[in-house]
Amino acid sequence: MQQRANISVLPVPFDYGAGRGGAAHGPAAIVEAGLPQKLQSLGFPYVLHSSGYMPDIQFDLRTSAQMKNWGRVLKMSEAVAAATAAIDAAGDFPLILGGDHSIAIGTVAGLAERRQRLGVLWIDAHSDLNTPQTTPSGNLHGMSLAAGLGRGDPRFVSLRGAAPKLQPERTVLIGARQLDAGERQTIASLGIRCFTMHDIDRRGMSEVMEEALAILSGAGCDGVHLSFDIDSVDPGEAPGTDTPVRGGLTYREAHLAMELIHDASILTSAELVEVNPYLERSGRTAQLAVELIGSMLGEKI
Ligand code: B3U
Ligand code: MN
Ligand code: MN
Repeated sequence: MQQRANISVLPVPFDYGAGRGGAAHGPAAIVEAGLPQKLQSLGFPYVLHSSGYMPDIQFDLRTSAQMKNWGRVLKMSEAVAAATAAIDAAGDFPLILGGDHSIAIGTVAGLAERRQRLGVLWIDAHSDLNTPQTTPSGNLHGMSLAAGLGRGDPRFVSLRGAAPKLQPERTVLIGARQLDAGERQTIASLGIRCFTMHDIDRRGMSEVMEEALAILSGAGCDGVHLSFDIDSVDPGEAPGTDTPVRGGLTYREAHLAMELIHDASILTSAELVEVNPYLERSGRTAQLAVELIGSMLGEKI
């Protein structure tokens, strides 16, 4: 990360963008697994926000087959965007804890308010580039990157004003191994750089990350946001997630990616999403999340 005064940890206890419940308890699990102690031991001043900024979404029943629970996702996104924008404007480093990946609709919108050339590093088994027209599930966590790039329902795409929030030349995907047909088309037509598991297998994580970080460093970004979906990691290491996909990042590859991100000193914000503590008893997925955040912040052996 860049030298910033404070880390501002924003929990987003929300899972209506996913196909099942549980990820709303991700932030609490990550905190219980030792995130505050980790930040302290690394010497970072931090504040841990409460989730009191979240609106009451209990009775918002607006939904459709192509955008399940869209009313709740929209209300959450507006609140998350406002909270993220405020943290960024205050000069703190926003560290957002999901929650399912639909929370990125709000975080990206909030960050884009001050950063019109925001770069994004999207580490994920999926690309989250579906739209209401292409989604196979209707789950909005599979549409969040598309919304940032200006694709999808205008209420999400134009959250808090101008759209698109992101540009394809400042968007880099890493770890992809389950892409839908419409997503492949979008990647090809927009020319988004996508490093799949095949690329990581063939070239190694070190070389892939070097190229990914060089792309963002050379793209004239006025900030770089890391959006880390824990399902990028192999389910053997990270079983507590809604949509596990075999053949993911190894423990070491995931840490190496985070270490190299730290060494590049380009991050201005980060989020870690899709930890679902309901899907495992051991708590190891939340523990891994804490460890990976440590590596992202410069922890080495
Ligand atoms: N691409 C599928 C599956 C999926 C996307 N993101 C997650 N799962 N976590 C979809 O539903 O859009
Ligand atoms: Mn995702
Ligand atoms: Mn995913």
